[in-house]
Amino acid sequence: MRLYDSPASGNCYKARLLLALLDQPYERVPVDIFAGDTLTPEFGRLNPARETPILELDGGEVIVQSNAVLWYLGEGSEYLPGGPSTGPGWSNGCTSSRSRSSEVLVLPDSSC
Ligand SMILES: N[C@@H](CCC(=O)N[C@@H](CS)C(=O)NCC(=O)O)C(=O)O
Repeated sequence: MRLYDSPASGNCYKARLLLALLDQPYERVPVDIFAGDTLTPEFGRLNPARETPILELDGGEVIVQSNAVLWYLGEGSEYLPGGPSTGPGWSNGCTSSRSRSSEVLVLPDSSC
């Protein structure tokens, strides 16, 4: 697993933090967004939006958008509790913890 990561980015920090909390090994690829690293053709192929973070899975699949990365990493862990939603009302008895996790994911970002 590989994280394309800008050190100054709060969105990347979220991914780094959850990877650390999960003790998940990964390769970190530093991206200097101020030096134009996101403007290369190679980077554009990974993420046409030219943003970090990007999580590249071992099979080559790419996940963009920090909250999608968090959702992917948190699945099955205590950070995304409760198992799959069962539809309207999330009536599997896990409404509270799972919906609280969703709230955190969609809170507005106050920084880049
Ligand atoms: N909604 C996106 C926002 C990502 C974003 O804005 N990334 C910034 C760093 S915080 C970036 O990589 N910018 C690249 C650039 O401006 O060239 C997410 O949550 O991942």
